[in-house]
Amino acid sequence: MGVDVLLGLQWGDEGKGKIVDVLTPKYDIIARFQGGPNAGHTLEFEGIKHVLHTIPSGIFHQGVKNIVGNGVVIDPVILKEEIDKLVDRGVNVNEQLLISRKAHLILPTHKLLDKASEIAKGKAKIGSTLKGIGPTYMDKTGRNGLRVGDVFGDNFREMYTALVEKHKNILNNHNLEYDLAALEAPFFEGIETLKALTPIDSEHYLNQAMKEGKNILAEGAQGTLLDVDFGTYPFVTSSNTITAGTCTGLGIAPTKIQNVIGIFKAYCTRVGSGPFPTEEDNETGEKIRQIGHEFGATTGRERRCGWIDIPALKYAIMINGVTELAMMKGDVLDTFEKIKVCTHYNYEGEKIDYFPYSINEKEVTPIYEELDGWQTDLTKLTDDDELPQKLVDYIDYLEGLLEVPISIVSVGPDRKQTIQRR
Ligand code: 2SA
Ligand code: MG
Repeated sequence: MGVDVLLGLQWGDEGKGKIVDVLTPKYDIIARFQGGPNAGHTLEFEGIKHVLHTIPSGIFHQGVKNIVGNGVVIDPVILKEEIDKLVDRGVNVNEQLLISRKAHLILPTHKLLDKASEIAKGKAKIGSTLKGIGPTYMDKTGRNGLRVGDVFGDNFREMYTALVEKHKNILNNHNLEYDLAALEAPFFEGIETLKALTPIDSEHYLNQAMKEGKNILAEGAQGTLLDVDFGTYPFVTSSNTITAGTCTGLGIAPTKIQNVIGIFKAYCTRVGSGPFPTEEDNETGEKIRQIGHEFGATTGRERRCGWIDIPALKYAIMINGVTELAMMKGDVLDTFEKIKVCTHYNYEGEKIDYFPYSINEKEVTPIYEELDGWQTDLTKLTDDDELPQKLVDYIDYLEGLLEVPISIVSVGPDRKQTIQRR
C-alpha cells in the first residue's frame, strides 16, 4: 500500500477538489501537503456547492481521514470558518480531520506583510491572494515561524508577541494602515478551535497507516506552473506544488509514491500576474470565462483564459512523473466551432516543443493547430461510449502529444458529471 498523488498541471483551478471527492471512496486517507487558504477547491453534489481552502476534499465521505500535513500553512481564522460550515452540514470534523503539529501558522501580520509586499512591488506585483502565504513560508525557511505544535505549549503568547514585534518593525517601513487588535480577536478564537482538533505527526501517522494496508491520496493545491522552483518564477506561489512536495509536505518517502494523477483543463487559465503565452485577452477569453465561470474561488478575481498549452503540460507531466490524466471542463468548449491547441512555441525565432527558462511574451509566441469542436452538449453524458467522435478525436490527439492516458473526463461541476474511460 502506498500513496497516490493528485495535482494540477497548469496554473491551478484545474478541478482538483472535484476529482479528489470523486476518487475518495477508493482511499482511507486524503492528505493536503502544501499551500494554504490561497487554495479554493470547489465540490458540487446534491445541488450544493462547497468551497474548501485548508481542509482536504475527502471530508464529505464518512469514515475517511483527512490530514493537513506539515507542508501546509494554516490560517486559524479561515480554518475555523471552514470547520463551522462543515459542522453545520453535519460533518463529524473532530473525527475526520487531523492536523500536523509541524504545519506553520499564518499570523494576522503575515497577511499585512503580504499586502505591504504587493503594494511595494507596484506594477510588478505577483497578484497574490493576500492570504499571507509568502510571508509565512518566508518565516518557515527563515526559522522564525510558529507551528501548530506551539499552540499547545505554555508560552505561545510570548512566542506570538515576539514574532509580531519583528513583523511590526518591517511594517513600519511601509505606508500601511492597520488595526491589529481587530485582526487578533478572530485569530485567537481560531487558535481555540485548532486546539480542539487532534494534532498528529503526519510522517508517523501516514507511514503507520501504510503498514496497516491503508490507501492514501495526496491532494495538491495551486498548480505545477505555480511551483516555487519550476513555475514561472517570480510569478509563483511559495511552496512546492509538485509530486516531490508530497514527500516533504507529509513525511513520505519517494519510494512510497504509486500513481500520479495529473489534472488539466481542456483549455487554460491563470489568476494573478505573470506570463501566459496562450492567453486570449479578447472575446474568446471572455466567452471561456463566462461559460466556465472562471472567477477565483478564494478572491473572486477574474481568471485569465486561453487555449491549452502542450509544451507546458509536457513539462508538468515530466516534473511530476504523471501516470494518468484527468481532463476537466471539456463541456465549457461545447459551443466552440474550432478549438486551438498550442503544440509548440516559437522561441527566439526557433520552433521548440519544450518549456524554456522564460516564457515571457518577448521570448515566446505560441504555434497552434486548430481542431474541429464537437458542438454537442456534454453535460448529460455519463458513459465513455456516448462521447461525440470529435471529442474522442480531441482526446486522442492530446494523448498522442502528451504520451499519457486520459483516464477521466469531466463534463460538468457535479460529482456525477465524471466519465471514467476504459
Ligand atoms: P499566493 O497567494 O502567494 O499563493 O499567490 C501567488 C500566486 O499564486 C496564485 N495562486 C492561485 N492561482 C490559482 N488558484 C488559486 N486559488 C484560488 C482559486 C485563487 C483565487 O481557487 O481560485 O481565488 O484568486 C491560487 N492561489 C494562489 C496567485 O494568483 C498568484 O499568482
Ligand atoms: Mg481553485
